Amino acid sequence: MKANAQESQSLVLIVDDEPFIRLILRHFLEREGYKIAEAQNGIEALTAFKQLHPDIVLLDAIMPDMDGFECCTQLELLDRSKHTPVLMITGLEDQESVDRAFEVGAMDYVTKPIHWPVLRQRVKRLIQQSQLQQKLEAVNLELQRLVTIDGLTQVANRRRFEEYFNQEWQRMKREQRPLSLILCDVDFFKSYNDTYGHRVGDRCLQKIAQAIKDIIKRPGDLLARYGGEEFAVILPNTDTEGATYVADKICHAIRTLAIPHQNSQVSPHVTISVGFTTEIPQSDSDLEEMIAVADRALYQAKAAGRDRFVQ
Ligand code: GH3
Ligand code: MG
Ligand code: MG
Ligand code: MG
Repeated sequence: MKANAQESQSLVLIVDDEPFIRLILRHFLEREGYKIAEAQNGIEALTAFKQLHPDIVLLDAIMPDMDGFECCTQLELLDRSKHTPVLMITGLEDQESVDRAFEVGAMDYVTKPIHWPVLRQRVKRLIQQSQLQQKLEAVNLELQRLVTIDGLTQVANRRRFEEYFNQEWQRMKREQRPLSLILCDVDFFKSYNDTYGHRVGDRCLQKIAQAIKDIIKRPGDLLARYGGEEFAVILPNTDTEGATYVADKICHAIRTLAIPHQNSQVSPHVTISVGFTTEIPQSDSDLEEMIAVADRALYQAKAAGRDRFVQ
C-alpha cells in the first residue's frame, strides 16, 4: 500500500556517504511515491536543504567532511521556524550515539541494516506530524491576529492597546525614558453617519486609520482603534516635542484626506481632535491616570473648537 497522496508529494532528502545505501533508500521511497534528493555528506546536505526545502531528512551519522551530528545541529539553526523532521539512519547502536542524535535535534532514530516496513512507517508518521504541526502553527498565528486586530480597520484593537501600553509603561519605567500617548476622536462623526450612512462611515474610519498608520513609522510605535471612532497612538521613547510633531501630522493628514462632511460644524471636510501627554513613568498607580490626562487634553481640543491638538 502506498503512502497517502499528500505525503506522496513530499520531498525526502537522503544523506549518506555510501552510494549503495542512497540507491536502496531511493528505490524504496520512490516506490512509495516520494520525491527524492540526495547528498553524500553534511555540507552537501545543508546546501540541498537550503535550496530544496525537503519535508524530511534521512541522515547518516558517520560521513566524511561533516558528520550527521554536526549536520543535524546546523539544520536546527537553519530551520528554527519549520522544524523539518530529521530521521537518523545509522549503524551506531551505542547509547551515547543515540543520546547524542536526539540531543542535536533528530526526531527519530533507526539502525542499519534498514528494516524497511518500520522505516516506511516512521517516514510517513514524521511527515504527517510535521505537516500537522505546521497547520497548528498557522492556525495559532491567525488566532493571535484575530484577537489583537480590529476587523474594520486592521489596526490593533483595544485589547492589544491595553497589553502594549502596560508593556511599554513598564519598559519606559525601567529605562526612565519618556512615553507619549495620543488619543484621537473624529469630529461630529455621529452626524457624519446620519448624513452619509453607516457603511460610508465605516469606510471613512478605514481611511482615517490608514492615514494615521502612514504617519506612525517607528518600529515601537502602535496605532490602535481605542473605541468606535477613537484611535490611540503609543509612542515609546518619545518626548513632548516628538509627540507634538506626530499629533500635528495626524490632524494635518486627516484634513488632507478632504473627506466631505457637509454637516460638520467646523469644516466642510472630516476633521479629528487630538489630546496627548508625555511622561517618564514612575509608579504603576499612575498608568490609568496617564490615559485620563490624555483624555482630558482631547476634551479640551473638542471644547476649544475641534480640528486641533492639545497637550
Ligand atoms: P464629537 O466631535 O464631539 O466627537 O462628536 P461625535 O458625533 O463624533 O461624538 P459621539 O461620541 O457622540 O459620536 C461618535 C459616533 O461614532 C457614534 C457612532 O455613530 C459613530 N461610530 C462609532 N463606531 C462606529 C463604527 O464602527 N462605524 C461607524 N460607521 N460609526 C461609528
Ligand atoms: Mg556513513
Ligand atoms: Mg467619541
Ligand atoms: Mg467623535
